[in-house]
Amino acid sequence: RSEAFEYVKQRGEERRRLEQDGLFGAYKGSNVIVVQAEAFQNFVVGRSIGGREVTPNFNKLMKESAYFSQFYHQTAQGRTSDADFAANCSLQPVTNGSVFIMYAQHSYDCSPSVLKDHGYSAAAYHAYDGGFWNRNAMYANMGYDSFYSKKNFVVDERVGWSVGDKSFFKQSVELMAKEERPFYSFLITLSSHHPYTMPDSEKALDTGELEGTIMGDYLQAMHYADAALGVLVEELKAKGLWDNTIVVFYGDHDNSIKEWELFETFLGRKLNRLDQQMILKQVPLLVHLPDGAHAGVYSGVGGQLDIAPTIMHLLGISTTDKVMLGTPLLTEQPAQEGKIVALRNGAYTDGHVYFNPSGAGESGNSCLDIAALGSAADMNTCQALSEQVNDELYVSDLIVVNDLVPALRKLYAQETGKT
Ligand code: GP9
Repeated sequence: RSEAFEYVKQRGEERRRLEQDGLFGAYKGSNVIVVQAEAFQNFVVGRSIGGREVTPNFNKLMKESAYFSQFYHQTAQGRTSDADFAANCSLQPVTNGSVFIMYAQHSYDCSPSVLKDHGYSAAAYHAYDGGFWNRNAMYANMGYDSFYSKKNFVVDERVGWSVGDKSFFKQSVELMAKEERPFYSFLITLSSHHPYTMPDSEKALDTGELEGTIMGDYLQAMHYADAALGVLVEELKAKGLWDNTIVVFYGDHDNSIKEWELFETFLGRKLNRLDQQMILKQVPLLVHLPDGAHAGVYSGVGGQLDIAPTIMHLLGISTTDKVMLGTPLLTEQPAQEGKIVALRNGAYTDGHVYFNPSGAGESGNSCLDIAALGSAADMNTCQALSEQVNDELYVSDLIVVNDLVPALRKLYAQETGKT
């Protein structure tokens, strides 16, 4: 317990130092909408096929948002639920199973409850069975006031497992407009779920030689998910919510496509081990601020655990005493020196090296030099970083599995005299 406490305290101190930053509290009181997009990977961003952009709406929104180009998902077997847990609660998922199912009764410092303590209302929106991934139980525990699941949506446009994302967003914004302000809204899309077969009417791309392959279907699904993002922006504008809301959009996890030749066909080049890892693990992150400020491409590394601290930073809510492991990504101060993104399987990157425990690169080394496009990096560099990564994964597990958050809160309060 004291081991976990010292570790968490140190992370809190790192965030406290950033409270001097010019963006800390710059968007105090704004509504917050977080969209977690199903299987939305970074490699499609900015790309075209058959003369059309795959994600035109995302690309347009990028121009007036902070876009994080080296952003990683940190999910394991719990897939969508892991992304949700990492992004909202800033702790690592567990290696086997899903925290949502196995540890739904434990305590956490997740965005909805932290924001509720600061006068926000909080709602989750996902048009599928409320029991899937044990969301009914977990969302109540995370502090949401309401969870709008499939039973709250009219399936007036069927795509894949449920109502299509376009209608899902329209209906969600209707519901959101009635929420008490300021609000926190967490939306999970679904139409771009594996195996990505869209109705013919929604196949708008000419995928050429990829037609009839799972990659061709995936690109069509991404194009649809992107069109839905366009609908969301329009609906928010129409309801007068765009100018007083922080909108965060990120992908949850990879698309499970295993055939690397299909990626090579789409990207038009051979992929080495490093390229493959980057494609597999990177998802996009966009943060659109109410005034459209601080737009640009941010190339510092980040991961889903950083989403909650990033939001709290913009709102000026201190997370020094919160049991969170991430750090704010959108700051005026330069990106945090020495930041490492730890992935659940023990892979990691600091932006200079990428360590892949599950397979060596062409060089026979699992410590890859990013600037040298995947050649072997000095193993000593990785050895030192591996220790830090293992500490993060170990401490996160200690907290999650042993329900340590209440004890850590108490220790913190004792130490700071806030009992
Ligand atoms: C279902 C959706 C899918 O509710 O979240 O989850 P996944 O299969 O991607 O983990």
